Amino acid sequence: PQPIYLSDYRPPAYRVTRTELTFDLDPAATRVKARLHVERHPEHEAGVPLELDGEQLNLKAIAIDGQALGEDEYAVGEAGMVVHRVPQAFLLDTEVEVAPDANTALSGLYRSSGMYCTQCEAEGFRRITFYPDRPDVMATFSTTVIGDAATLPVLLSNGNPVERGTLPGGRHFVTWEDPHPKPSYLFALVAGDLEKVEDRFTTMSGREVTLQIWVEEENLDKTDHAMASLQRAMAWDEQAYGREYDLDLFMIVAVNDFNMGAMENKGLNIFNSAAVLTHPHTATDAAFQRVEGIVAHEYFHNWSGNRVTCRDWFQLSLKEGFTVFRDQCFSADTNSAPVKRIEDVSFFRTAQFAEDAGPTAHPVRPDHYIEIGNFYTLTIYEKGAEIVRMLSNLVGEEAFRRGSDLYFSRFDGQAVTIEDFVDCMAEASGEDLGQFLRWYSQAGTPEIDAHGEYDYANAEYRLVLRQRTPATPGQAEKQALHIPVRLGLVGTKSGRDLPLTLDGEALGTDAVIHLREDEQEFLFTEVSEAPVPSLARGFSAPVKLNFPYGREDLAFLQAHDSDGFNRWDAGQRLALLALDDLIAAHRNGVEKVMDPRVVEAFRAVLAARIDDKAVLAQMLTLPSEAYIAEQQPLVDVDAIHAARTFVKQSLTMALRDDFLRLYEENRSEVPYAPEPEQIAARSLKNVALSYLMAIEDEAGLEFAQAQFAADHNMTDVRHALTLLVHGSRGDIADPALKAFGEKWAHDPLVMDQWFSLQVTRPQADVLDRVKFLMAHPAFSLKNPNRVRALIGAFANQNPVNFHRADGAGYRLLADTVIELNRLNPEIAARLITPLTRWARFDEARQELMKAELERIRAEELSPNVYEVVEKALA
Ligand code: DPP
Ligand code: ZN
Repeated sequence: PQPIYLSDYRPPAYRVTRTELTFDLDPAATRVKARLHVERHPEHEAGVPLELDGEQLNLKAIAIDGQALGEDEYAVGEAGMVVHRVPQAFLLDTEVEVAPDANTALSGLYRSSGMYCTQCEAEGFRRITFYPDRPDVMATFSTTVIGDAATLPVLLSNGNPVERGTLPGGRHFVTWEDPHPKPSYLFALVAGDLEKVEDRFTTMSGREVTLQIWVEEENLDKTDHAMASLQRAMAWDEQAYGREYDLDLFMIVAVNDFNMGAMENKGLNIFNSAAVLTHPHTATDAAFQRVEGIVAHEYFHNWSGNRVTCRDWFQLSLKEGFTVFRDQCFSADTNSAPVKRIEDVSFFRTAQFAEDAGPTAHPVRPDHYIEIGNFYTLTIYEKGAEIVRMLSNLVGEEAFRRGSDLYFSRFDGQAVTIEDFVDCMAEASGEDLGQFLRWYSQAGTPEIDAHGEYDYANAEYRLVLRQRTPATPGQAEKQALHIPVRLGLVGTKSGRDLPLTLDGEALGTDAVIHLREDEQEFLFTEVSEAPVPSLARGFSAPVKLNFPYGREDLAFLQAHDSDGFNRWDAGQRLALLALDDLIAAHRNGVEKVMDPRVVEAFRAVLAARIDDKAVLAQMLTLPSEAYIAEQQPLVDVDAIHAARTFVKQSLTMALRDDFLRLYEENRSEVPYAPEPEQIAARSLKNVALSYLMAIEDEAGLEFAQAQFAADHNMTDVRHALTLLVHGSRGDIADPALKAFGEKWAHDPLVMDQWFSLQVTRPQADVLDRVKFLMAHPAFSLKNPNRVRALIGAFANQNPVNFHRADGAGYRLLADTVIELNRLNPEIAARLITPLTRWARFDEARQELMKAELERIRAEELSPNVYEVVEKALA
């Protein structure tokens, strides 16, 4: 397979202004008739051949303006067709046959639990009909869906239903009309035996919109939260961005087999059932929050993605980065804002930093790819969102809003680029964003080395910042970025933020300085006492910021920083320093000794009476093994696990009474609700329980057992069961696990949790359990959620076992990738990720990991898997 380059972009020679589709549904032989209204672009000369994408299509008929084409007038290949000569404007009619049941890749038209559905982003529409399948071709669509009336009573597509009727042979049809021009990747069709929940929303201009969530009948009781989230999101987008919904009907459909989380098809969002269904007894608080965020995300795409879309797939972050930023702000407004930021940044610094440091590192706007399906990444989504957040902070909230208004009005109905977006922000604010644009083209995580000096005699603080971005594949040389650093100077005597004066200008006590050079010095004057700097507050830029903090400095910041995010981060940094020592001790076979300063810092946090319980829970949570690994020059999974376990146990022994108290104080019998206060209390209680279970003392075991048995809500049940299963008391854990598995055998989304919590068990026997569970009747390699819950969780969340010294964990993953490469290339390619990180491990493991990558490479590979494996072995 050959790469595609951004620099090769050319506008399409022909555009389609209107697309009329008729689907005659059949599991093995669905007929798709397409009538395209095509025009040559005025810039292109007469005689340019018409090129259409098309994969795995069985062409039955083709005609132009009603005249069937002769065989010498067109040519069909593996990737599409060429019609040699066409008029300036014409009607193209084609008819093809496709096989939904044979479609295990879940791209294009396929069947899931008997229901027909589609996934067209990025390039699935070409598996449905011959088409210029690129986002800069936008057409209005009319879609007629024909199916068996008894088994497929519900027939859906984009827009509004305009006609329905019955047909001979027990069949019926519905015709849908979507008046908004859209690219093919936003097309959707659903047909099945579904039930709906309906509600309404009145838009800011007073229009009534009907909202529907379509599910299988047994899931009707799991839609309340998604519906409420949708209504909140619609109101939020009006208030925060002035964006109103533009059709009379908005539909969400839950599908069991789905590669991604969800898809923003115009008026007909299709969701992975895991991203929409919730019930207190089946979904955890985290799942409730995830559903809220994803429902909002897909809804927000109606403007940032659909009304204004991407010119080409290199611009993917134009819609994704912006929309993730929008959903993050929405969730922050709806829940605990500081905790939302802490959670997002924790995840970002663990997973995106690792991506940026590995062989698949790429810029937020890549300049080439082999398979765009491989670029739905943390870099495009989350780093893209961090860039938009920086923009918003740089230009200020008001200018950002003016800029986004300008963007939506100027480009409505168009397919545009990242420059178009940034230009609007520059225009609205008057800022020069030229250097800032480098964030989009330069891969890798910038590091800032900072140091500072206080001059007592002159009352000055000199801060020096030096930036560098490590080389990434294909980008050896890096240029200086424009990095906004939000900071404060916290007085060591007063414990308060000191007034900031820079170059004679008073900046208040919390300010943003702009690092644009490789190295820059900032001299703060009138600094009345020695400060500890609090840098990159709120994670003001997606960088690694190194400052030579002593442990006392960190304990001080943890107690006094006015920025909640940096208070939390100071505690994390302090814990990481102690963990470093313990990792070294473990490796050297030296006795581990707990740093008393960490214990004291925890004691101080507990004594500080922080009233946001969700924040307190975060402050009491140690960095994850994955994040600790991210900080190490070479990852030693066993030492990390041992060190972190030791810290947890030491803290429990020192602070057991506090954890007991927290547990008792935050128990509650009130009926479950996914509300911020309840979620916060549960998280605090469950953090306390984790500590108590770290030493598996009587109280901890009793609480965990009782919490499991009380069966109050899935958050508590799952947490208790996980702690029991990850502990040493099989006599208690096994019966609980068995009971849970039997109780929920009918609910695949709960069984996913049952799989995950078993395969993340750190004990050495877990690989056999993984293999055993792969043969469980509830498991199937054909379902992406099952694969993620079992194989994905094992490979990504069980470092000590995945990285077993004998390589058995690697082998299992490679075997699975090889099988999935044939069934579902997109999922297969994503599953390889942990193997691509081989360079982070010792030599013996490196060899084992590379050998498995070589074994995969020897197969006949899909472009998806090929691209990832080639990069990993380059
Ligand atoms: N465009 C989709 C989303 O991120 C991808 N599945 O919402
Ligand atoms: Zn998205």
